[in-house]
Amino acid sequence: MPKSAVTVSLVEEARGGPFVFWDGVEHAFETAAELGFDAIEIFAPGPDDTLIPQVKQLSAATGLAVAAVGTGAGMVKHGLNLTATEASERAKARDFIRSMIDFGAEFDAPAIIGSMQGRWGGPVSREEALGLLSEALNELGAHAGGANLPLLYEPLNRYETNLFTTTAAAAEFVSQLDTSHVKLLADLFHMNIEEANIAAALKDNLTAIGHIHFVDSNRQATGLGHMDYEPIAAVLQSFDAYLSAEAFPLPDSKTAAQKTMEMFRRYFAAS
Ligand code: LER
Ligand code: MN
Repeated sequence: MPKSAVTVSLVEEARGGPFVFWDGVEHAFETAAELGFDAIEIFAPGPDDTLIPQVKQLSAATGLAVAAVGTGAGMVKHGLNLTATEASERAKARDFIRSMIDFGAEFDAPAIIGSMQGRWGGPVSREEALGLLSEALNELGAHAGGANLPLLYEPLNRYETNLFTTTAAAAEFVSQLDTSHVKLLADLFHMNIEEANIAAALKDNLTAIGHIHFVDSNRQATGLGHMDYEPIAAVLQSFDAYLSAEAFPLPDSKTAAQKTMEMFRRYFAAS
């Protein structure tokens, strides 16, 4: 049975992005607890030491877990990615992600590699970029495994990466890594653009998937677009990890969170 989560962004530079809550961790934990979520997914500016005790205290007070932590601030704040042309930039990207894996480990939460994967092009061929991505995932996956956590790798739609855009191709790539600690993050918004059949792609690769971004076709909260959730939910009944709302705060944060919870309960009611 899946568990429910909802995102909060603490990154000012990401304003306008697809995160439900924007008004700090206290507001996110309290509103999510009120609505019945199991966990919060945190998009933080970095491995902020002052955030650690605050999040631990809020988690203990509300009973909500931390579902995952994003690493995209490495891209939006520092312009870093794992397949950059310069070796020194790639090293900084890895250092940033390693520090975010350690930050997440404070809350037993895996880190997500989404936009930090970068893209191939210019002087970096596709083959070279995949070699760099594979090296980075091996090293960072082993680091996450050391904390008994997976590392979540997210295929993105074609406008955001040219490395892996489909679940099957990403699953095949991850299965060839030396580490077994890298799991896929399947984002329904990206899948709606790239997959021929979302439910079939989830079903065929379910054992490789460790986290889902639960969102509608237009990147609004579930129920506010035209996604057909019936077949998706049928596949996900046995999914034992988080469905996390990574969606625009439309028409406002609380309504987006409420809509998500309504759909989560409709399809995944405890029986
Ligand atoms: C980016 O589009 C995305 O879906 C995020 O989860 C990546 O960090
Ligand atoms: Mn996503």
